[in-house]
Amino acid sequence: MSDRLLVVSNRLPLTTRRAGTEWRADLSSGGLVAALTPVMERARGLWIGWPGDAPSGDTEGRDALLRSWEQEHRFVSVDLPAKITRAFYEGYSNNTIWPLLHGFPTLVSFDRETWHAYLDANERFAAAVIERAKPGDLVWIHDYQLMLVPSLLRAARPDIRIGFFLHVPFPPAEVFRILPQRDEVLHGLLGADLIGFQTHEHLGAFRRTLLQVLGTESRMDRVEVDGRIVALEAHPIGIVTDEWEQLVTTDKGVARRIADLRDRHAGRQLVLAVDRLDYTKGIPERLRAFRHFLLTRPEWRGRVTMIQVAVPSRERIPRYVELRREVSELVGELNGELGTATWNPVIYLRRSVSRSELAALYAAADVAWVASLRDGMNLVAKEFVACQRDRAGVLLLSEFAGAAGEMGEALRINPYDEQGSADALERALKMPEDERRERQDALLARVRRSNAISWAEGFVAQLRTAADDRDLASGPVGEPKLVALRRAYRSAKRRVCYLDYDGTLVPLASRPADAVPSQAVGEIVGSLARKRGTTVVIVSGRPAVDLERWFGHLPSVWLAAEHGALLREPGSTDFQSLRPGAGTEWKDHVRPVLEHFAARAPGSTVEEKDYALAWHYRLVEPEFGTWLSNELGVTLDQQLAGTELAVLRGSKVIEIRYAWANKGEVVSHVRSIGATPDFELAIGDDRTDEDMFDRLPPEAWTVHVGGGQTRARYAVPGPPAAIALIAALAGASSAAERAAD
Ligand code: ADQ
Repeated sequence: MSDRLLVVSNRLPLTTRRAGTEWRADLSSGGLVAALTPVMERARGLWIGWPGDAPSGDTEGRDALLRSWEQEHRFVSVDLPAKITRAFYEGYSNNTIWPLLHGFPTLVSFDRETWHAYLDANERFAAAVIERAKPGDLVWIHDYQLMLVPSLLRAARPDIRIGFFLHVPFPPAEVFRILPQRDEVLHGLLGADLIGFQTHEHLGAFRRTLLQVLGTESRMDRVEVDGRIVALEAHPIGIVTDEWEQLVTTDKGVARRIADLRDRHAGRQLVLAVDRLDYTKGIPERLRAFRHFLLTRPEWRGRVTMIQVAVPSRERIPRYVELRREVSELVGELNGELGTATWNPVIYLRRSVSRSELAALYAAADVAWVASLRDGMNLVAKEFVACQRDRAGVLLLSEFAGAAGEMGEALRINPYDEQGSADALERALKMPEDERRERQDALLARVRRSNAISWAEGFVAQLRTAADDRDLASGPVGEPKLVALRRAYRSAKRRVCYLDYDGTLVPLASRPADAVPSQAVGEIVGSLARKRGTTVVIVSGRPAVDLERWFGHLPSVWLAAEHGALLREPGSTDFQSLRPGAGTEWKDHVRPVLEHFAARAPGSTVEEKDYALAWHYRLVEPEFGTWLSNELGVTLDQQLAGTELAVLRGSKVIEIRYAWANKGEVVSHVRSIGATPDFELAIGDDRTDEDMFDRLPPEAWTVHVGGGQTRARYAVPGPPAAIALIAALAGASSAAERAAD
């Protein structure tokens, strides 16, 4: 098995240019290149991406150069025809997905044509990977331009390991669901073995979106899709801290620039802002807040200067052209209004600055001001901290940047709040040195620790684990060998059998009232329960009356009704609550919601149990029923958040009950009484039964009924096979029993 790392990103980190008659390529010095180089080298990696627009005319020389880069530097160029590049990159990627993911729904453009280009481009990236990947390779896909690549790869190459990292935020479900291609994009991502986000907030939003849009439930760290586990992780990106620190401590050119900046601005404090010219960065908002600061605190005029560095970006998109004009106007007005012959409030550099120029600015500044309205992480915040080192400037950080989650010692601001931002700026400018130092020390330690190198290594390590787990989880689950099962049963002295009811002992019926056990099933369960040393536990979501009616007459059976909210011990005639004293007043609040949904969906019904309420929709038109059940699930999740109640999505049913009332608790309760059994069997068909399987020891005989994902050791195809298995045990007698009989 190969174990190389293939990085896939929209842009290859190189630019081509013509030097005289020759073509040259320059490697970009971005943070991602520096972060990935060490792991790429160790893993003999390839970098796959688009090399930028091809010039018209002589493309032969450029093509030859790009081919040589593939041979020598393992940079693979993906060829995108000019006619799809714009629609893919400026169209769907930056005019649809970018504003959507940053939570600006009014800026999202909806256009079928750009969607097709996005699909086409994603197919081309996937094809480049498919052509080169060897079995076992790790493929790491980056960012929002390539969200369909994971599933395209999964379909074609199930033999590789696929990771995806989203550098930008994930929006609330209410925003994401406006996207016409929401299902396609989510399914695209779910092709991965691991999906990484910058923060837990983004991860949480993704999980809620899966539930709301696809009706797919997930756990904090994973989601099951088509019998496969997709790992989910918050994995915040860092910077290559050493590189920045070295620039400011050992580079003579940088030292000269720092001295020059301090000299020229002597007697004034410097406030630094560094961004791409993008509406998500809050540039106009910050300029307005700075104006407000100078207008309301005239004593600061002449004593503080803001340097705004903004590199133009995506200039073929009208919103960006508009922003560029708006920023220029605001700077012009502010300088015109408040500047003097010897002082300008704002120095505006509308261009990209070199890394050494940037390092000098970071090091010379007294305050850095990050005003993002929404930002995946924001590396500027971290770069500033690294370059300040022991100088201890103050960081003003928008609470809407991912970085805010990690950089608690910064002064948090709401960039929409002009007055609050101005107050924070004043606090920063006046902050005593010991407080600044304390904050900076903590921030610097953290920026050093969670740096870009450990970020990249951590992601790759996580991807290996996720892919291993996926293979384990989807390994074939076979039927138990009846001979071995009977032998284990016979040789045991104390046996416990946990049997689910619906879907296990009887087939699922459209109306629960129709699912009555046949006489044969009654007899088989009865004879198992009568065997010496065998305890039978019927564990069901059914109300107590049903279990009582069908199994109440049997000796030595436990009956667990309502998923374990109510228990009847062997020999007793009463059901007891698993948690005495649990109230039921909540039902008065939840019942009207269910009744409202029942009224909207003909054929659906509300079922009332002692400790639970359920909405059944098996008879509702399937598509409408599924859609409505998602709506109901999300509504109830919100209504019940922070209570002891849980919303359970079963097979064509939404049930509300206490979180403690689950089949796993039943297993724990039965196991806590008496000696530890030497034979345990659990059989069940739906996800509520997985709680039983989880709670039993690994050597227990756990059997899933039907297809699909399970954590059980074995699976049988349907209720008849489950009953045959129980019958085999009911017929098995140990030597001791035979002697006694
Ligand atoms: P960006 O939106 O580009 O990145 P950011 O993280 O702030 O945002 O900046 C990336 C890099 O660009 C930084 O290393 C910075 O030094 C550089 N840069 C910014 N302005 C510059 C300028 N005027 N001149 C020169 N260099 C400049 C996306 C997401 C972010 C996420 C990153 C990384 O939008 O939220 O932090 O990816 O995952």
